[in-house]
Order: sequence, then structure tokens, then C-alpha cells
Amino acid sequence: MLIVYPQTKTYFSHWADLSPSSAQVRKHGKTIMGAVTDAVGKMDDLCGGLASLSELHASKLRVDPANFKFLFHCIMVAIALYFPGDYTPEVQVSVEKFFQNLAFALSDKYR
Ligand code: HNI
Repeated sequence: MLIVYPQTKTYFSHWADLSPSSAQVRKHGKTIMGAVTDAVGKMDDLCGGLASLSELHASKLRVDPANFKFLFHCIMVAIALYFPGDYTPEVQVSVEKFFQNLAFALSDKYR
């Protein structure tokens, strides 16, 4: 995301290294994918389950919600590259639907 959508780098300007090999970037990637995995378990109530994460991104981090879509796009491309056999059109539709709902839930606390 930081390479394909360089404007997203502004949120991480306090990090020393924003290259793909950066330890901070790699660690944060793990944190985010951990949160995505956690969200899979909360699929039936994403707005409730992700309320505090949405609050954090809205009030404290002040991330423009448009950026959620940029990140999801990159995650989907990465999944497709790593699992080409499993990534059927049906899977793409489901993953996209899930990420759209995740973006919606993360944007819930913005006002
Ligand atoms: Ni996000 C911190 C989850 C999208 C900018 N983010 C977090 C944390 C989690 C997290 C978890 C750690 C919270 C904590 O420390 O308590 N972020 C997610 C998820 C998504 C997402 C699940 C979407 C799938 N975040 C984004 C996007 C941006 C973003 C798209 C900006 C482009 N997030 C941040 C920033 C931090 C952050 C900035 C703080 C980083 C730090 O450590 O300084």
C-alpha cells in the first residue's frame, strides 16, 4: 500500500523506514492481518466488534476512511498472488464483500 498509494505514507511519517524491508512496516503488516483475522470471527457484528478500532482510526489516528479501500485492494492482490489456485472468482467475490463490510465497520465511528 505504501508503494502503490504513496499518499498513505503521510500517516506513518514518524517511522524511520517505510521501505518493504522495514522491520516496522513488516511488524505492522502482521498486526493488521491479525486484526483482519480477528474480524473474520466477528463477521456477524462487525460494527460492534470493531467499534474501538474504528474509534481509534477516527479520533486518534485521523485516517481518511478512503484509505481503507486502498489497503483492501492491496491485500486482495497479495492473496491472489500467493494463492492463485484457491483464488477463484467465487472467492474474490466473497473476499471483496467481506472487506467492503470491514471498511464500512471501521468507518462507523467517523462523524
Ligand atoms: Ni490501522 C494502527 C488495524 C487500516 C493507519 N491499525 C493500527 C492498529 C491496528 C490497526 C490493529 C494497532 C492499534 C493499537 O496499537 O492499538 N488498520 C487496521 C485495520 C485496517 C487498518 C484492520 C484495515 C484493514 N490503518 C489502516 C489504514 C491506515 C492506517 C488504511 C492509513 C493509511 N493504523 C494506522 C496508523 C496506526 C494504525 C497510523 C498507528 C501506527 C503506529 O504504531 O504508530
